[in-house]
Amino acid sequence: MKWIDLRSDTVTQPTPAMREVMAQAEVGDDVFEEDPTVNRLEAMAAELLGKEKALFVVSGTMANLVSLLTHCGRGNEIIMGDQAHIFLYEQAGCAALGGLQARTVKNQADGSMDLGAIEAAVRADNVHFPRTGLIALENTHNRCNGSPLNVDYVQAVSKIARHYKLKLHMDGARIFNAAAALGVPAKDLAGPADSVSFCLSKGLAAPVGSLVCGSHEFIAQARRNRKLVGGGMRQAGILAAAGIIALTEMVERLAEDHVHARQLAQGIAHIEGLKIDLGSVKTNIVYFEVANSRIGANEFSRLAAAQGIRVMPLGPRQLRAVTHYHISDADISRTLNSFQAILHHNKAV
Ligand code: TLP
Repeated sequence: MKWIDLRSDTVTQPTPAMREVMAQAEVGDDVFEEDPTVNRLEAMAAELLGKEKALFVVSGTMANLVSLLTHCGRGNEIIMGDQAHIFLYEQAGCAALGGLQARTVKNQADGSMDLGAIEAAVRADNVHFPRTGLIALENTHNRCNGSPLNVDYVQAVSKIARHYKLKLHMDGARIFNAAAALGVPAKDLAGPADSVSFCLSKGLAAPVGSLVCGSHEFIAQARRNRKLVGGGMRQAGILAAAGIIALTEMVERLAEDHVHARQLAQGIAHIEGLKIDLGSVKTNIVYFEVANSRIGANEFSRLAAAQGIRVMPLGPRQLRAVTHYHISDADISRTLNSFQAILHHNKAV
């Protein structure tokens, strides 16, 4: 029986085309900036995001860390959402390694932060206060239903950043999902930000890697910070080759994942004992709850796994399912049938 793994789009495996180009990749020492395949990937990424330069890094976590270290100095404060991946899931790397303090602003269900609340969080110039250095956005917003932030909103935040002479970073781990959902080029979403990071290893199915994009000057310093955190790679062209396929062959198809997420959400809405806000599903991430049942999220995911389906429990009742390259129409039907059966056997008494 085939596993249907909906825990994350990070579980995607490299495509046959990726494996082929990886085997044949032309490589060099990337710390000397001599790997032609890495250089090609970085040029493509910069062009796609409308920035001067890009830097290939190991992961989304490293992309964010290097960006924050590059924009800010020790003791600076960073304004970010209270549901931001940087805040929740990155080991407080910016504090541990950069001496940076997170100032959280409440994230709304659509991943945005209220503009007034952002402005109110900017520190005044006072000897008691840390200096605010940066505002960080996340697009799409993982914990906020995979919601895309639109161009108007990003521009509005950028206006605040400019006004207070702050930098704006976008954790665009899934920026191409945002672009597909909104029907705009990714560079329009990236345009107002000083730096943007995005991942090759999620919905785009590459095995490893993320890119940081920004100005010449920013990337030169980010390159030093990548070395600082041990991220200088050598013949990384083998990985970059898969990244080039990710950008040329895998971006267009992301819309299919959104259709599957929608199908899954609609099916879940019809299952008694599961609860979902259908309007919240805009990209490839589906959050739902087990309600009116004898079981909670952990037990639900255990029972689903027993039927070959993996979902991620994220709270006592909340679960996450993420659609991706390996998930088909048939997989969505099988998943819904299994969910239905699990709930049927575990009705509330
Ligand atoms: N997210 C992973 C887990 O860490 C939760 C997932 O399965 O969704 N920014 C965002 C918005 C992310 O969702 C992630 C990964 C990252 C950064 C970090 O990327 P990696 O895992 O490459 O370090």
